[in-house]
Amino acid sequence: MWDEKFETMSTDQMQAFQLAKLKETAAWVYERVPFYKKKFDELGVEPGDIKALQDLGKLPFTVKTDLRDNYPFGLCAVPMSQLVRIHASSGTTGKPITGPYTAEDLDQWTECMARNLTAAGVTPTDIVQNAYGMGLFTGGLGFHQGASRIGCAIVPTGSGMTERQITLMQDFATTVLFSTPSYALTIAEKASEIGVDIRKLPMRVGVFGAEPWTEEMRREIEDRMGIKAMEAYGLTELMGPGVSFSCPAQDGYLHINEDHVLAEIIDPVTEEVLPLGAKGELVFTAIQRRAMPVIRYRTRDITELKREKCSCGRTLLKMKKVFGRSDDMLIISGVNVFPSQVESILLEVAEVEPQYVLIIRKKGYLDALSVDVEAKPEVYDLGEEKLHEVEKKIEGRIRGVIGIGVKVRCVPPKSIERSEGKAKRVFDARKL
Ligand code: DLL
Repeated sequence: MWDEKFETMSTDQMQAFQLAKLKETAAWVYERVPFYKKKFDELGVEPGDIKALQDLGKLPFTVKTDLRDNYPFGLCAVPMSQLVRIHASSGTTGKPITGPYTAEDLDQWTECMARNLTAAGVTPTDIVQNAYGMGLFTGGLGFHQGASRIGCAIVPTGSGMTERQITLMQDFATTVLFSTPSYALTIAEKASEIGVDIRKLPMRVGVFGAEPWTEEMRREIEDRMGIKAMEAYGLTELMGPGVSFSCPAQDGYLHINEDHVLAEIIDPVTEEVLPLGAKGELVFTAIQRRAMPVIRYRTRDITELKREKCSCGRTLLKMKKVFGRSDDMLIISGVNVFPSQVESILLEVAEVEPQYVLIIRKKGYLDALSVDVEAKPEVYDLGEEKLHEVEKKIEGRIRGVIGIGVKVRCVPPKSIERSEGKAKRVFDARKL
């Protein structure tokens, strides 16, 4: 473990620590950020009203549009002179979101990443190839800092130039890969295309994140690359990667760095706080940051929380692997569907590749979903009849497991665009 004191702290001690930090942070933003003062005042709540952790529920939520409306530094709680780094997430529409850090914020983020990487099994003797996007995206530098603190030899390739990634893996005898899961697949596929057996390289661990991926996808990557696939979760608004991380238990849960962020699960419609174990929207409060701590930030990520002493020895609160984002949730014939549910099914079908896109179309007054998935080359070569049989098989499984009718199309090998960062797998043709 990187920081045994916090990673194995008793719940009582942790909660006492969290309460002290929450009080400090509430006062910090109330006194320094007019946006929060106004929001607190509107609800008639003051930082002094926080007497127990449960009082967190009295504080206002913050949503993505609040960050956009206050772009770039409206929610900053320190003068610009105290900032040492500013990241930003590109955002698909409109203005980006800024992630400013003080020197202390940056140091804490680095510590969170060092915990994450240590739990993944990364050590000072590793040669790590960092294929996350380098730059404004928090992935590249976040992983870089964590690995630096551990003392690894870092190869900062950034994402892209996939053939060169493979050459460097061979030449430098890389032992650890950092990338999105979808880019890991792209690398594995390219390796086999150019005749490199990636399973035989010295690489033994990958630390993947930044996009939803299922347990089935995790096993697929482990299998194709001959490595252990570990996970990082996080978002620009909180710090970047390092908010939560997988551990050797590999039980489909991630430990939350809860001495830095308080997690809640809410019903996304009623905003009611749900008990441990209930599935809903993840809400985070940053309790140690100083440049731009967010209060009750609605992530739109859907998961559930669990508190238990893990077999890895950590006591840190656990969150289940993210099911998906509420924005990506599809409502097909009245049934809520996450792309990850379709992914789980596709990955169990031997005739297709883990390369797919979901397309939502309008069918009369209703929405219809179609799934394009690449057939394996040897299956594609068998011709239309075989492809039709595979399509029907997948449609049947989706109907059986998710309960919706979809149209599945087996498309030619390599016809779906490969990802070098966050994969785009859902296309909304209703808006065309
Ligand atoms: O993606 C930070 C990050 C970089 C995390 C590298 C892990 C590794 P953003 O670009 O702000 O930050 O996107 C944040 O990505 O709200 C989730 O919807 C999604 N996401 C991040 N990690 C995971 C994960 C980075 N492990 C948004 N599983 C989040 C599922 C994830 N979704």
